[in-house]
Amino acid sequence: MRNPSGGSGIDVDRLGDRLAALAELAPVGEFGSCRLALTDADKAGRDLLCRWMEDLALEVRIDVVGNIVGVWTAGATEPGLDPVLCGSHLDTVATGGRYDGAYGVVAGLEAIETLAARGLRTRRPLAVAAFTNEEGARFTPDMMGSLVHVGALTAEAALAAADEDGVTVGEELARIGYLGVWPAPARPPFAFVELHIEQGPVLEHEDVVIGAVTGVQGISWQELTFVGQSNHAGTTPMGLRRDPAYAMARVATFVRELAAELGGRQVGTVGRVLMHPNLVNVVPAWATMTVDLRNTDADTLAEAEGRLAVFAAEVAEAEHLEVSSQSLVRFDPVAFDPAMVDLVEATARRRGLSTLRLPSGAGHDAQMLARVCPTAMIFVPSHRGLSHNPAEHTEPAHLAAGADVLLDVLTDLAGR
Ligand code: HGY
Ligand code: MN
Ligand code: MN
Repeated sequence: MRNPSGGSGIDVDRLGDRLAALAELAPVGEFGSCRLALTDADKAGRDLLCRWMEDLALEVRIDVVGNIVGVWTAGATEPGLDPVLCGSHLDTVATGGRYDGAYGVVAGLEAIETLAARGLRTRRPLAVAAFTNEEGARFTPDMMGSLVHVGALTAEAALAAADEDGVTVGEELARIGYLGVWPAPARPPFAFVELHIEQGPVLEHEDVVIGAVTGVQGISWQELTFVGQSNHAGTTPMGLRRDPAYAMARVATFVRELAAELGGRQVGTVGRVLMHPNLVNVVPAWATMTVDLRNTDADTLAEAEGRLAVFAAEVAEAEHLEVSSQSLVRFDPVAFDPAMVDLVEATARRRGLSTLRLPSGAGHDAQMLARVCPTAMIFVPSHRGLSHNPAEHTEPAHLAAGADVLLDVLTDLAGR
């Protein structure tokens, strides 16, 4: 299909075929995929990416935490200059769609393949990255690979991170053959551009094709644990219970009410709950719950965290429970370089595409790269705002438009 965004753009069928090939390595439902970080499915995706990179004669670099960077040195007239980096991640949540992460990586390959096919070169090298464990669904923190890449997390700390079975990142990287030797932190690229699906409803609702992302909201992940007294469900009077499930339920309701009260862009999610012994006729001994709080405003996010801590302590005291909390992830809001946001917006408009400026509700590797170089994100619409869901969908015309804008932005930056 000729590129519907006009102009001689990328090959959207080839891009779609690669996204399908990745999703079908570990399908979930008709369109989704489960490639949890460092599993065999993630390895299969990594292997496929490396093969595509080698086919494009990119120099493939695997670093000490398994970040994959393919550098198109042959495409540069001045190959010694710092590259313009694009990319995203290949790992997914357990019920992932086929676009989250993979789209930004495959579109980066598409940009290089399109330029190479036309015999075009750029002053600076172009490079494409697939960062390790962006999702944080198996190992925390999320955005782990890009954090190490920019020097905000040591490789040692990342390699020691363990999943709920006690298996470490280092053990899994060695097992799947992606414990690389390229050092971290890496030398910062000249600039970084991440193309990604919006994963929310705004662009579709506003009937806009390209999002010029202004930044990423702050993220707070914590795990609360309530310890009570396991007892018989039938013989224990209600007034004598020390029931951690009750506290967990009260906190889950509080998270929803707090987000509503704070309003604005405040969101709160209880995504994972564990209880022990988790049996129908036993008052639980303990309950753990994760709480994901996010806001574009740093002060309001801190207020939400403080209010949650007070409420959890009050509920625990009233129910005679012990309560503890562990911070899993904490990132302040990030604002992207205004000149880079302007570049995305102007480039999309030059292609006659509608644009809108908006912050990202989801976390992204770009929020880490923004610490070391001028960084931009390009969004395309998510149908019905769905993501982290196998039904995640983006129209081919929008996939093509986003990849064309990426191609143009990369070409512009690589000429500087
Ligand atoms: O949680 C996030 O926002 C990202 O998908 N890791
Ligand atoms: Mn993502
Ligand atoms: Mn995601």
